[in-house]
Amino acid sequence: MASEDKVSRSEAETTPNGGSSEMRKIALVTGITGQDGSYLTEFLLGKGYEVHGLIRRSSNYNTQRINHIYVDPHNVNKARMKLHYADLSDASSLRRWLDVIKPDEVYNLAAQSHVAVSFEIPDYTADVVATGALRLLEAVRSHISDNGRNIKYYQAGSSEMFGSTPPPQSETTPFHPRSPYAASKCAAHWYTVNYREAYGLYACNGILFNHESPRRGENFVTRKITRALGRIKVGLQTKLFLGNIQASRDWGFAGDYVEAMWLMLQQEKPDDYVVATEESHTVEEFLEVSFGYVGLNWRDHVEIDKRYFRPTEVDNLKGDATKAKQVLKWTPKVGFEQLVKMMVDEDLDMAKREKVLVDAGYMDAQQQP
Ligand code: NDP
Ligand code: GDR
Repeated sequence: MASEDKVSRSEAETTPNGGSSEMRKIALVTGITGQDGSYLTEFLLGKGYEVHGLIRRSSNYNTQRINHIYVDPHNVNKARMKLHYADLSDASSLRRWLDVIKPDEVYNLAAQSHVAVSFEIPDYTADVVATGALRLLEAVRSHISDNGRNIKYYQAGSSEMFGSTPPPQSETTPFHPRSPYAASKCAAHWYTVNYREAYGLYACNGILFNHESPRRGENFVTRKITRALGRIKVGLQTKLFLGNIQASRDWGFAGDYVEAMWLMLQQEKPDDYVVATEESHTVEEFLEVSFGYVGLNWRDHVEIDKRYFRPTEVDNLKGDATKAKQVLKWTPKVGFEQLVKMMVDEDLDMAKREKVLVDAGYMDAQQQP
């Protein structure tokens, strides 16, 4: 189904506050088409929420990660996820949808989220990641002030904000950002704190360490590896070019982390929380485990390409999630090896399907779907 068919300017207007389901909680999610947006939406639907997602216009369909949970809005009893066009660079669209949807909770997940790309498009990154968060906070504040109703706000903060400050990193660790993306996330963090202090907004910063899944964007290192590994295993490619494989990250499973976002908004008081597994592994270790799992040696396939090195790197991230464990009672369920295997299994399946198409002459080996 065409993406435009899923997006309506008026559907929320015809079912304000969920139509027949007055008691249902309503969430507004920016970045719903991204990795976290898709898991969070599944999670909230499972809790009985009505979920409204803001999606931006693109020349290609960008709803692949949520197609499986989409229900045609004409099916008013079943359609609990609704999509609307908006953009974090367009303040008027944010305020308008808040007024129409009247959410109980707002999750700001939208971002130009690629660290290396933020060096290429720093101005745009700052506009969406930093000023975009400010636009949304201001829209929430003014909506509350005009309508006298409460909204809880979640800001997607990042371990990248710690940058060069050595691990373990907790809520009290100083930020030292190392990219335009990270500096912009710091600004969004402090905007959120300021709106909480200045206006009494229920606003939380989740400082999430890297989290991955089979839905991870294909140009982040974990997915880049598992995607290439699947194709190498079935004979569709031979080489994988990577940058700094000595960088170390605290990698968790995205499906676990969205629960922590929700938990932050269910507390008595708003606060900021680190969410992490408290284990760190280098990219090289990720290569060892993933290639080893399918009986390959990564050294036979990986080449280092300077193009993927960043002007400034974040060498070592490892979170201290004590506060989230104690206050939110949150713990990660999926460990490092399980995560790697989950991603490899899915990408091996995808590569096998590609191979069938290539062998039948329907797809070029170089062409990825
Ligand atoms: P993704 O890159 O997968 O998704 C980003 C989302 O933001 C997409 O839905 C994208 O839309 C949307 N978006 C981008 N620009 C705009 C814009 N101008 N207006 C509206 N929407 C826009 O990120 P993740 O799901 O991985 O991450 C979610 C959030 O959490 C991001 O803010 C990220 O920076 C942050 N974060 C992520 C971590 C991780 O490890 N995944 C760790 C810590 C923080 P489209 O689909 O059209 O591109
Ligand atoms: P990161 O994730 O920058 O931590 O940001 P990414 O997977 O891009 O990089 C992790 C580490 O791997 C190194 N690396 C490579 N990275 C990419 N993308 N491609 C390569 O070829 C490659 N080779 C080595 C990187 O240099 C880096 O050290 C992610 C994003 O989701 C952010 O939005 C989020 O805020 C942080 O995680 C926490």
